[in-house]
Order: sequence, then structure tokens, then C-alpha cells
Amino acid sequence: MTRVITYGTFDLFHEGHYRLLKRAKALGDYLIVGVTTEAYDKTRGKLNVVDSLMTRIENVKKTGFADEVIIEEAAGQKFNDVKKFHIDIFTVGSDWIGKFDYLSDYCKVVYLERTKNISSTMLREKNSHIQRIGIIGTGRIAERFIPESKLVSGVSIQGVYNPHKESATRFAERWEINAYEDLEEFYDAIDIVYIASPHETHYRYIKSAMEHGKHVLCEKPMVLERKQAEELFQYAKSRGLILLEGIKTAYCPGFAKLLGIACSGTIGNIRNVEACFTKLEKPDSRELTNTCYGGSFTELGSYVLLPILKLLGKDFEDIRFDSIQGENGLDLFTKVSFKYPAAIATATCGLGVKSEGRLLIAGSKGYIVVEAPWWKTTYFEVHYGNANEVEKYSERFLGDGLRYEISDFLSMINGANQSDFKLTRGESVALADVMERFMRKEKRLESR
Ligand code: C2G
Repeated sequence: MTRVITYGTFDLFHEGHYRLLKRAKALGDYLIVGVTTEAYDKTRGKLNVVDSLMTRIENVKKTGFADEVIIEEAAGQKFNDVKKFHIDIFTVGSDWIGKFDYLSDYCKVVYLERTKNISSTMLREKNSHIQRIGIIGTGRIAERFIPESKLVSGVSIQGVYNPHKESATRFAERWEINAYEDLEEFYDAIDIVYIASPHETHYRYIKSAMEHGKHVLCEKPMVLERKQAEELFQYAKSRGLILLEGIKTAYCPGFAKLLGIACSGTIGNIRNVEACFTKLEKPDSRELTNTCYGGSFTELGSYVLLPILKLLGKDFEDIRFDSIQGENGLDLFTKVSFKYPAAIATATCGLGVKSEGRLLIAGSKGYIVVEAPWWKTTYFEVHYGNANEVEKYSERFLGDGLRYEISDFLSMINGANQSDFKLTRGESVALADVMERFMRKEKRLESR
């Protein structure tokens, strides 16, 4: 008798789960299915799990494929289960390829092809709420988005669009999703859109996606002109759609904790915010060669502006940009100075100059310091007048952090608008406004 084991969360039970279990059962004679507990999903950083453990177990049982259901409570359990249950074959979907090869010393490891198309008919029948994501763009950030989205229950990556067929196909093959080069076909197959294309294409894609009734999560900077941001948010509102700017820092739990403490009055009135983010890019990189839309500020400005706008607001009295330009005129290093009625702030970013990436918030009673990478906030300190008095805070930041914004985006779509405060429409408009001022000062908007 061949004994097979597989594991999963099986939340919002769908076609992908059903097909996986059916093929797992067909691999042998006896199938054991491990269903994850809520606590385990929490430790492995899976967000938004909706169904209770009981419901998820029931749904697995209802398929009739499982001869035995067990619960998976901790990392490392698979290894012990394989021995304990005398397993011949361990199987899981191909989105985990390579991850469980370590079990192959003890049993055969089979990765079953992931189900690419979760059809809307089945979803309606099951009254489920899986949102099928379509990605526009095939760059580095889109690559990071896919593994992160797998850790958010309730979404499934359906496909990718890129007008260049080869790029779309290559990307789709690597991630076992569908490739689309026709936008209409793409919109027909999906429910929500994630835009990770070059900055200058964002406005056009956001507009077209919303015209097709899709909610949109767009990479930062969402747009580079204030009136575009205003127009898009107005349109989203009129159609009852969610439009969210993806600045991952804004959604990460550590950053939210930091803002809470900074605004609580612990360090008194905030008088100065300094945010710096620099990295060295190769001179031939897209960021340093696209002479209209490249440069350090369009690339990193959203991160360094975020804590300033969050803590001091949108009503600054004065703003000033100073940049060091490379030979092609693009800014290699930019410093933005803000003046508020009772505070000042500087946002510094660089792609050709490396500095200490720190966030410093100074107040009338003390200061908060967050070392690099503060944009993935995990640890920060609060210091007071007495140098010995230091409060230390830490918070988890899992994986690449994109899962938090995906999770908030999904919650907003599902009607829980409470996440809006993490990055409000007004703040996104203010970010576009600062981007526009910079672009105009650099005479880049006129040159289009
Ligand atoms: N699956 C699939 N096609 C999909 C979605 C999921 O084949 N479109 C597969 C997954 O690869 C997995 C199973 O269905 O084998 C259950 O998926 P999830 O509930 O998302 O669980 P997962 O997080 O993949 O758990 O210990 C947990 C396991 O390691 C995997």
C-alpha cells in the first residue's frame, strides 16, 4: 500500500485545492492531509486566513479524497510525520518547488503542477471570495510580489500582462501563471490589478484598469503629478473601487507601531524628522539611465517622504530641493528640506551616493531612532534627556514585506476600510504633489 501525505491551509476552499487533493490521492492508496492550525499559519507569516480550522478540515473531508486528516502545528512537523506515518510519497503544489527536497532522503517528493486558472464560475458556485490578481509589468518588484502573495489567503495570481510577448511569456513560465499580451483578454480573466510597470506608465494603466471595473494596487510612485492623483482617486470613488499606492513601509506592522509611539506624545512635540535611504546602483541600470523618469528621487523619494508626511502632515510652508546630478543630468543624490510652522524635516535619497540610512524623529522630550533598514521597520529606540533611559521596541517584518500591503488591499476590497489610515488618499496626493514639484524643478515634466 502506497501512503501519501500533503499539507495546506485550504482556506476559502477552491478549485486549486480540489485538483491538488485529487491528484495527491491518485499517487497512491492512502492519503493523509495535514491542515495547518491558525497558530502555525501565524508563525509562518500567512495573513488573512478566513475560515476556522474546523471549516477547513470539513472542506478537505468533503472532497472524499482524504483517508485521514491531521493537523499541522509547527515547522519541522513534516519531517517527523513522514517517519511516524510510514509515508512513501510527500506531495505539494509546484509553487513550493525545491522547498521540500530535504524530505527526499526519507520518501519520494512530488511537486504537482499548480492550478493556474481559478475560474469565476466555480467561485460563484462555492460562494467563495478569492480575488484573482493580474499583474502588469514583469520587473524585479513583480518577481517579489508573487511569493509574497502566496502568504495572503484569499488571493490567487492569475496572470501577467506585458505588451512585449516574450517578457510576458518568460515571466509567466517561471511563475506558472498565464501570460497576456492583450489587455482586454487580461481584464476578462482577473478581478484585481497590481501595477508594477515603469513609473511613467502607471497613470494610463490605473485608468484603464478602473475603467474595466478593477480595484488597483499600484507601485510607488503611483503618479508624478498632483492632478493625476486627484483625478484617479475621484474616479475610483465614483465607481466604488479601491485604489491604493503600494509603499510597503506604510503597511508594515513595525512602522505602524513607530508612528503610534511618535504621535502619542512620549517624545513631546515633534520638531524635526530626518529620513535617509540610499543605495548604490550600477551606472547602466534603468534607474540611472532613464533620463526623464529615473534618478534617486523618483526611485526612493516615496520612502523618505512617507514618515515626514505621516508625522508632520501635508501643510508645509516651504519646500526646497537640492540635488547632485550625474553626467546625463539625472539626480544621483537628492535632499528635500521642509519647513513647517513649528518643525523642520529633511528627506534624503541617493543612488550614486551612499550614506547612513536612518530615520530620526526629534521631539521636545526625546527622540526616536530607527537604523537601516528603517523602511522595513523591525527595531527602534526611544531616547530621553537622560542617556541611560532608553526604551527598545521590536516587531516582526516577514519576508519581503509586500504581504502586508496585499493583505490591507484585500481587506479594503472586502469592505474593511479601516486600513485606509495607513496611507490615505490625501497622503498619496501629497506625495504626487512633491514628486511633481521635483520633476518641474528638474524641468523633466516639460521635456516630455
Ligand atoms: N494549490 C494549487 N493551485 C493553486 C493554489 C494552491 O495547486 N492555485 C496547492 C498548493 O500548492 C498546496 C495546496 O494547494 O499544495 C494547499 O494550498 P494552501 O492552502 O495555499 O496551503 P499552502 O500555504 O500552500 O501550504 O505546511 C503547509 C504547506 O507547506 C503548504
